[in-house]
Amino acid sequence: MYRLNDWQISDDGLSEDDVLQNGNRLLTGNGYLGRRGVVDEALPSDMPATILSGIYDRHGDLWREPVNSPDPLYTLVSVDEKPLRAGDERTVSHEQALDFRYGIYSRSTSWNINGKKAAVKAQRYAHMEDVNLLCMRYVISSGGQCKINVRQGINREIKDLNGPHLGNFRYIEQSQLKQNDITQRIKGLSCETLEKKIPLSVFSALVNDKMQYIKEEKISNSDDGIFSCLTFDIVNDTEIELIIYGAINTEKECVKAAEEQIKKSLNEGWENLLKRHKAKWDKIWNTGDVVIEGDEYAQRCIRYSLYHLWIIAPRYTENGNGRALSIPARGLSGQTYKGAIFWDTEMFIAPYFRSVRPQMASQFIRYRIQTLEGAKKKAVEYGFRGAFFAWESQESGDDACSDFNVTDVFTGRPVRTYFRDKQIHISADIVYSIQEYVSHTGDTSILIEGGMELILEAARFFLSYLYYSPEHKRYEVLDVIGPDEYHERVNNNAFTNRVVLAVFEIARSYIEMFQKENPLFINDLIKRISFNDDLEFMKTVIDKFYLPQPDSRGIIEQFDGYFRHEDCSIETVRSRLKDPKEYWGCSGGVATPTQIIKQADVVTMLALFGGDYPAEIKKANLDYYEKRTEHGSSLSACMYALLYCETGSSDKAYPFFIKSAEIDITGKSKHFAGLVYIGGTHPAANGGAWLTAIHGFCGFSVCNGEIKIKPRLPSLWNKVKFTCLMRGEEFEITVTKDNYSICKKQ
Ligand code: IFM
Repeated sequence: MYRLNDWQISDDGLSEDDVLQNGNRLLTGNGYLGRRGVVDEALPSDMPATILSGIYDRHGDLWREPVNSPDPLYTLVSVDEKPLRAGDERTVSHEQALDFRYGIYSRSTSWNINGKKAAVKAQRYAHMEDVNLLCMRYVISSGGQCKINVRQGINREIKDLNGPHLGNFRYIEQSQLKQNDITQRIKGLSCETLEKKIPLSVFSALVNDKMQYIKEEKISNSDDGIFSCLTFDIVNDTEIELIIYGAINTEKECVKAAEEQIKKSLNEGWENLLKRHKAKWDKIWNTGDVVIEGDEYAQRCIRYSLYHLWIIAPRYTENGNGRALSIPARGLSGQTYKGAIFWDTEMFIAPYFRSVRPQMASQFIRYRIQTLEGAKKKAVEYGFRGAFFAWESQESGDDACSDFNVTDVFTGRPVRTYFRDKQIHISADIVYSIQEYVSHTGDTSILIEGGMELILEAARFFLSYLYYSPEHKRYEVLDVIGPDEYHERVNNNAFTNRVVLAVFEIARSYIEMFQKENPLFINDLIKRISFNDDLEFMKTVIDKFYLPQPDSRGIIEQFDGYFRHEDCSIETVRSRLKDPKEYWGCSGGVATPTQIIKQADVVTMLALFGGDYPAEIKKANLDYYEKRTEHGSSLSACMYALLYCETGSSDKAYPFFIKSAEIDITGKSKHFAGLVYIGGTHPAANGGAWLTAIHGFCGFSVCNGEIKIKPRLPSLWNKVKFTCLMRGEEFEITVTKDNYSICKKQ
C-alpha cells in the first residue's frame, strides 16, 4: 500500500501489480534518462528500464520505440549462495520510497536466512547536473557469520516491449584501482542500436569499504552483461557499503565520454555529487514550485506532479544549438506509446514550462520545427499539401502511429484505427501553442527561425483538407477524429473546426504583424514557400468557415449526427463489455454507437476558447457532456476542471483537479487499450494539474506580456504562491480567496 507524505511517497507492496505500478510511481530521471522504480536485482519480468530520451530503434517490423539501456546499477546479493530477491520466500520486510524533492529513490528490504537477518538498504538517483550519471549507495547488513556474494555490474537482461534494440556488444574491463584500502572496479560495455547504429556506451564503477572481508573477486562477462563478483567472508554483524556509479552515453565518442564521466565521479565522490545534485533541484524548486496553503493533500499531489515533469524535461538539449527534443506521452517511464510525442506536450505540458522555464517551451517548438519535413511528407502521403504533423511523433517527424494501433482482445488480431490518418487537429494544436508561447514571452525570434513557416505550412494543410459545401455555402472539415477517440471519422468535430479556424486567424494576424514590423522577412517567406495564392484563399475561408453552434438548449453538438447516437449511461455501455480490456472505440467498440465519449472534447474547446462563449453555454455543455464522458484518457479531467473554474464552480472543479494530480500516485488509469499496454506515467495529467491549480483556481493568464489573475480558489485552499518568468523578469504571485499580489522577485 502506498503512503504519501510531504515530499515523499513510499510503498511496501510486492505483488506483480505493485511492482508494475511502483516502476512508474517511483520513477527517477533527469531529462536524459528515466529509470523505473524497481529494485536493484530486478528480473526482466519486473520491467526494469533506463529509458533514453530521444533515442529510438526498430526491431524487425515491430513498433519503433525508445531504447532501454543496459543497467549499470544492477546489484544482486547472495547470502550463503542463495540470491536475495525482494519478495522471495525469505523476505521479512520491504519498502521502497521516492523523495520527490530531490529525485532520490530508496529501498529497504530484509530477509530471514535460517534465523539470521540480512538486509539491504539502497539509495539511488539520476544526477540532475551530470545527466549521463546514475549514483547509488548500497548497504548490506548481515546478522552474523555468513558468506556474502555480490554481483554488480552492467546488466543486459532488461525487457523491451518490442525489442531487442542493441547489438555489436563489446566489453571493456579496466584494471582495478586500489587506494587506501578502497578498491574501484570499472567495467564498460559498448554497443549500438540495430536500426540506425547509434553508439551507446555504459560504464559502471563499484567502490567498497570493508576490504578486510573480501575473500575473492573477479570480473565475469557473458551474454547477460559484465559484472564484478565479490565474495565477502563475514564473521559477525557487519555492514558493507558499496558506492556504485553508472554512466550512459550516446555521443559519437561515447566510450571515452562515459569512461571520463565515471572517473570524474569517482574523484568527486558520493557526498559532493549529491550536494551538486541537490543544489540543482533547489534551484528548480525555487522557480518551479507551487505552494498551496490549507490543503495538505493537494500540496503533496501538485509537487509530485511537477516532480514528474522535471525528471522528463530534456534540459540538456535546450541551449538551442543542436537537436531539440520534446516530451513523450508517457515521459521516460517506459516504451509505452512508442516513446512518441503527442499533442499532450503542446496543450497540457507546455503551459507550465512557458511560465517557469520558457527556454524549455521554446525547445518543444523547435522540436516541431525540426520535424516539419516529416510533417510535409505525411501530408503528401495522404494527398494533401502543407504540414500534417505526426500523431505519434518520434525524432524525424515520421509518424510512429500504426494503422492498426489496437489489438482485439478476442481474436488477438490488429484492428484498423484512424488516429494516424484523421487526428488532424495535431497540426493546429502545435500552432495554437506557438501563439501562446509568443504571447507569453514576446519572443518572435522563434517565428523567424522556422515557427512562421510551420504555421503557414499547417494553414496550407488545412486549406487543402477543407470541404466546401455548396449547399450551405461554407467551408467544413470532414472525416476527422477529435479528442474523443471513440468516435472515428466524423464530420465537423466542434473542437477540430475551432482549432483549424484558429490556425487561419493566427497565420493572418502574424502576417499582418510582420508586414508592419519586418516586411522583408514575411514577404520573402511567402515567396519562398509560394504561399501567395494560399493567403488569398485563406482570407476567403475565414469568412465562410463553419463552426458548430449551440442548439436551442445551448449545447454544441460534438460532431454532425452525434445527437442521433444512442443516449445511454456510461454504466450501460460498461455493462456491455465482454472483457475488461476491450477497447471502447473503433468499428466494434461498445461506445462507438452511443453518445459516451472517451475524453473532454467540446469541453476542451470551451476551455481553450472560453472568451468566445458566454457562461450559460459553458455551463450547459459541462452539464451535458460530463454525464457522457468516460474519462478514459488522462487528458480529460483537467479540461473539465478548467471549465468548471471558469464558470465559477471551483468546488466542482476540485475532484477533477485531484484526479489529474494524483493519477501517478494512485496508479488508477487505463492500463490497456485492447491488448496493447498503455501504462506508465502521465505527463499530460501532471501538466493538467498545474493548469488547473494556476490557470483554473488562480485564474492566471498572460496576454501579450500582461499577467492577469482572477482568484477562484476552492473552499479548502487559503492561499497559493507560484512563480512566473516573463520577458526576462521573475514574478512571485500570491493568490488568496479574494485578493492577489504580483511582486517582482529580487
Ligand atoms: O494524446 C492522447 C490522446 O488524446 C488520448 N489517447 C492517449 C494519447 C497520449 O496520451
